[in-house]
Amino acid sequence: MSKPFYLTTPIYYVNDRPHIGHTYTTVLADVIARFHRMMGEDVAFLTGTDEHGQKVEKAAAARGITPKALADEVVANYTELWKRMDITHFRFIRTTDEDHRKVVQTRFQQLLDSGDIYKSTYKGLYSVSDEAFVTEIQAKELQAQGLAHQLVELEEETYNFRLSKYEKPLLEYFAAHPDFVQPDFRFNEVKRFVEGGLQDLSISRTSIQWGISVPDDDKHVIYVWFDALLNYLTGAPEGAWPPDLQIVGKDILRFHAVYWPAFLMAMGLELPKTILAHGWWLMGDDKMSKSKGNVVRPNTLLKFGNDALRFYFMRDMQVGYDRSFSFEGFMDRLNADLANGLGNLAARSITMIQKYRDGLAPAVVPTDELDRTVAEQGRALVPDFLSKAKADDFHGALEGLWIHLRFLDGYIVKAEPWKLAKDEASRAKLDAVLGLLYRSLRATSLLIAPVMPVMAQSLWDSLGMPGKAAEQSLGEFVYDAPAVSKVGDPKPLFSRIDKEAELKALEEPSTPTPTTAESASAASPLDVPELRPVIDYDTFAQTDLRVGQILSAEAVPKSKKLIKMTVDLGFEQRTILGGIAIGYTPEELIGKKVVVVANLAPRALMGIESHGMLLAASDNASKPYLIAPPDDAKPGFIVK
Ligand code: ME8
Repeated sequence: MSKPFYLTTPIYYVNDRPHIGHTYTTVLADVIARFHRMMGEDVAFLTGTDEHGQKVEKAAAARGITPKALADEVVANYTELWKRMDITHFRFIRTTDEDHRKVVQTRFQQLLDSGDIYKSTYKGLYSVSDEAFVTEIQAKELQAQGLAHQLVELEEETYNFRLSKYEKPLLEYFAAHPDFVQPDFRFNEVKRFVEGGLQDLSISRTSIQWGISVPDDDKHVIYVWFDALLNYLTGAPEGAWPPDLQIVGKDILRFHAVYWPAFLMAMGLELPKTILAHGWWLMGDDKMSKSKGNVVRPNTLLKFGNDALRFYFMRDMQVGYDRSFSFEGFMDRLNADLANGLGNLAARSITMIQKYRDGLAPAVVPTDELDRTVAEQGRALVPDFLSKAKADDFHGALEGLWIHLRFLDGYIVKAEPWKLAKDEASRAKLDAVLGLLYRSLRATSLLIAPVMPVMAQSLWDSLGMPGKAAEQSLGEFVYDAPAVSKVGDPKPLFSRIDKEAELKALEEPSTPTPTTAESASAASPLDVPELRPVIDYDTFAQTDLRVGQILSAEAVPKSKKLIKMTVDLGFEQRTILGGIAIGYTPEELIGKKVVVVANLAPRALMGIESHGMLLAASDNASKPYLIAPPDDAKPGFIVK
């Protein structure tokens, strides 16, 4: 059997649930996997989680649970999401898997035996967030960025990997394999880094417990990156080595394009064919990341459909470059390209084929210059798309396809088929118009299949095509093939998003809205911002907290979140508004004892003045839970 196309994503840390950055990488890999299957290849697509190391150890300690318990929780989030998004990996690898531990220890031993790993003492500054010792220059950079708190001084007995030995072999390999890293400008960065000189790399830690231990020396844990990178080896199916394509974000390119190939050279294994580094999704100018508290979760966008999110990712992000995310841009793209663009064109075309040709798309004989232009563009659709998609440029491939779809809109306007239908003399022209629309839509339904599998199938079905769109061979597709059966009724492909309403919903005073998959999983790790700066006691003591009792409660008209309450504070009654309708009905609030911030300046919400605030607990993903004083605490009691 021929070697499968072996494709990988990074394995994600389990210190946080997936955000759209992780989702993007995985969708990109899935689109490429589906594309290669439609090109007739056998595909092995691997993804998973990176579960060892200090980051995860610390995140678990902060939650008061074991690292494995945290990993299990987060893995459930990932696997649920990939299932919901129909990601077609063959294995979800976890670095805590037993077969992986064996591979890591065996390979470590191999390099110890060959002398590529040796023991020594290391002293230096260590970056907790990068899980790596840093050079003096890197330390200064971090300090300049105000990230000095991430550095700790460490002195350890350590095992080192002889990275310096591979400086020259790596540069030679780079020169002989111009496609090893994509895009080119990233490859140049990697080359410059290696040309700057490589020092041996510390690849064990005694300061951490959570990890795979060094064989026969278990006070040492194997460095998390050595452990993590080897997942690609553990997960490789029989006969699939080497990886054909390894997709990573630009943040971890150095690990993949320098350390990883050096490890493989030392192990005597073939190197991956291509490492593809994509850019970041940004919020404004900032990288989206949990520590910055600016992440967008995929569930927020998936309410518009899996296909829609996949399309947005592929259409808007040019692989290799950064891209700012905006909710408005997201909705504009979907409305323009899916609701108005493809959806509208398909519905109109199919309806006309039903109405004027009883459902059967006619044969095409171009009758004028415009017909010939459309036919030429149509015939070029598949080859153009394939050449871009083969280079993993789905942004460009979809752009080209949509240019043609927009051209077809103009073609309909010019040809005015509804007028042609009234005149028997225009029969050949109407045949050409309907036949070309049909052919281009049929090609489109296949080309979009790797990106939007559900929409592609729906369009394929309504064009009266038998079987599964995803099982067709893109390489053998014939644009001009005659229609084999009648079109079906057009199915709406994508409903227009009411942008104003969605934006308004976002602007409402925010009490977190639990979304389906997130609220269902009470086991989700915490989604909370970092701790605020320290304050002294006097600052805290200025807050006057009192026990109150809710006397009456009613929903605030036109607000999904606010409830208006009358609260007894013992010495007076107050009107207080709370954004708690997601967690409580007005009826169940009446009689409840609550903690009130009693000296807060009054504030108007939806035109009603609120005198104080109720304390509630939540993370960004859960409903609010009101803090309840014990039953026998009386209204007016001080809380301190
Ligand atoms: O680095 N935009 O895991 P990780 C686009 N465990 N992609 C993003 C992104 C953003 N804003 N943020 C994250 C690790 N990503 C290691 C990898 S591999 C042997 C070990 C994506 O959870 C992108 O692919 O921090 C990035 O490389 C990856 O998530 C980092 O995930």
